[in-house]
Amino acid sequence: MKRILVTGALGQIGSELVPALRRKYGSDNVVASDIRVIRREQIGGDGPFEVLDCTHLRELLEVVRRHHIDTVFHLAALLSAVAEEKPQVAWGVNMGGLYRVLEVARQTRCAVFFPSSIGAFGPGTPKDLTPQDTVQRPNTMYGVTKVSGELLCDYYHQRFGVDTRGVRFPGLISYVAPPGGGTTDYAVEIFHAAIRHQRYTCFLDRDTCLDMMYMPDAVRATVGVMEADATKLEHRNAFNVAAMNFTPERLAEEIRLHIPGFAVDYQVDPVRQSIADSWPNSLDDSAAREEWGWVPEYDLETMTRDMLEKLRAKLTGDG
Ligand code: VAH
Repeated sequence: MKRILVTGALGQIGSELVPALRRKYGSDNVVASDIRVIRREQIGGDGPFEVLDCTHLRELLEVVRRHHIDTVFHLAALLSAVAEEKPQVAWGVNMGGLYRVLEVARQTRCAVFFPSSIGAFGPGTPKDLTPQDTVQRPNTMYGVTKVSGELLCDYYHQRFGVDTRGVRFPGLISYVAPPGGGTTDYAVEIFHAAIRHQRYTCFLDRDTCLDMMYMPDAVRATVGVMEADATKLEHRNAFNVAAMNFTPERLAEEIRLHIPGFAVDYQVDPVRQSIADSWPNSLDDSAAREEWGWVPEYDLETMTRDMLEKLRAKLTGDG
């Protein structure tokens, strides 16, 4: 049975990945960790939790050894908008944390999951159906850490045999965790605002088309790539995975089918608009489909319906 450590477990992905991993592998086999202290209910049910700063090698090694970890889902990182406010901190956390996770994995023979992002692409990347292998010259610190992370994971696999794997996530939408400083987080905030106020002020332009994915699909992609037959993987550390793409205006239209009269106005944040404009409109995810059977289950219509139902229940205390 796998013995798993999840870093950044209280973040947007971790808040849904930890409960899913515990259902699949058993609670006692999944150690959640975060630099923040938690309230137990934040990560769904019982199971081991460690307060852990991934940039501290000795701490990390001690937790991995004490819990006999064989697989690390390394989620701890600063997201794009926050990383642009604090680029030096972002480099230290995003690259310093990943480097130490890979060093511990090398010493203890752990497998490592690394979440890359469409942020690993830049203004010179083909924007429509962005290929699996293409130009990657991001102009944000977040993107620099994601491209560097992809390359570092490739290196640790080729040079030291570490079983590193990862995907390039689009913007992720979840009703479980609050928005956490990402450029795509308008697509989370808008649901909270629609339910609470029936109106939303969007920080991206109405026509900004971005690739997006509902968190249940992101969790399936995370588990799927780590369970794939290694002999079939050509692209280990940065599979494009896609599900849907839309603009804020199109998302508002879909929400309006459920909340008539829902109003959106636009006050563009130039920093986050500039970041979004440097990212693809859509991804070619054929490599993930061919090499490990990736298929999304949610599209804009089904995601919107499920998000509104689950978030309403959560906000009214029925969920
Ligand atoms: C961000 N949600 O906005 C993240 C993601 C593709 C975007 O990496 O920073």
